[in-house]
Amino acid sequence: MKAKNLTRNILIALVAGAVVGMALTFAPESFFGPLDKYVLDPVGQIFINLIMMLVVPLVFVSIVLGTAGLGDPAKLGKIGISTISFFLATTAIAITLGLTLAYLVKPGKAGIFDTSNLGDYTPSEAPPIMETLINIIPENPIAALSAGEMLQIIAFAIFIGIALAYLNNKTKGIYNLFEQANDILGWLVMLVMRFAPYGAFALIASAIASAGLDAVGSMLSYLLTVIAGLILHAFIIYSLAIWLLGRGNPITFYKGFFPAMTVAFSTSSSNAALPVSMKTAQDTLGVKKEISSFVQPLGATINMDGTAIMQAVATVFIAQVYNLPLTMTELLMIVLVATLASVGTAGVPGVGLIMLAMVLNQVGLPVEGIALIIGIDRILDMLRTSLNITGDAACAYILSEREKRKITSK
Ligand code: DAS
Repeated sequence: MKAKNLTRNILIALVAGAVVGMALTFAPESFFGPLDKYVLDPVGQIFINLIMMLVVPLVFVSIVLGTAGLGDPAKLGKIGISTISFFLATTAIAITLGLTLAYLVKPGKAGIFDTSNLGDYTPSEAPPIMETLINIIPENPIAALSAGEMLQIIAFAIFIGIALAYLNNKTKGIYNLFEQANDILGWLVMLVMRFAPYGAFALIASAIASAGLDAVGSMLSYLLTVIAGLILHAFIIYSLAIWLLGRGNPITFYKGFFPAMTVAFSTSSSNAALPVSMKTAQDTLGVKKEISSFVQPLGATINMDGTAIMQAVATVFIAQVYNLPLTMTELLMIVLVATLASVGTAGVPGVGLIMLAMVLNQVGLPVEGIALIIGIDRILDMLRTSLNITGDAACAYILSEREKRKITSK
């Protein structure tokens, strides 16, 4: 199926799902309950499982090939440093943008929240930052692969790729094996994507129906502040980077990458969207395969600008609701912790909320404030995940365009 038709079908499915989801908010629980339990949830979960099934093998194989494909380890070092610098810079900008908007809009002052009856939200433990960074090197790579420990899988794949680059002709057979595995996974991605419209419909209908219109209504100011941050970051920061650093046309970039953004939107998972976002970057945007295969899987795990924006706005929002002013030091702490916190977690649905608990903890804000925003987080998760993968693709596109210009200028 052509990417254009796929996008059209997914968009139609998303709009239809949103309409059905809103209609279902008026349906009695006795009707919506079984429909969600026996139809929407299973269809949505099957779709996510189908693509999550491909993620670990795809990340491993593509980073091995991407690293080996970069060939000269010095070039790998250069691409690696440029990639990490781009990721950290755009994430820090995203958080600053989120903090600024939250101070301007003051979403926490929009409504009078009765914070006394907030249930105590017990977040699942987020990994301490130092531990995350040390544990990037896997003690047991096979265990890492089976547990889906994305950072450890990436680290192991980079080591294999460097070895293949050094051993070159001696390991040609193994390199070809990885290339064939990559072709198989690419074919499976397209097969699974035929199911995307059905999965997208079920996921958005279920998300809107369970959030309920009243929840959305009462959190509108918070929702709109985050959405404003996502839009500004996408159409100002990334567009400027593509235009100034990559000398590309942002409109061409967004038109070409849009199919992958719709998949990230409907799955709320950077990992699940990775197969399509890499294929779209390579086939439609012409990103060099070895750069896409290195930058995008790495970014899906360690670069989440959309999540960082949500965390910045949510932190200020919760501080405002509880009338706890944040000092400049605390604000800088938010920038640092939210930037680092996004390194250690995989791109799966809802991970931003876990990281938010870590950020709130670090600045001494009441973590139960998360209960105020949890109701509509699924919808925001869809939007911020689309931005998360766009930042990865923008980085890959810029590095690829600069690489191409260097080759032509020689
Ligand atoms: N859903 C996460 C992702 O896949 C983002 C988040 O939870 O904030 O990128």
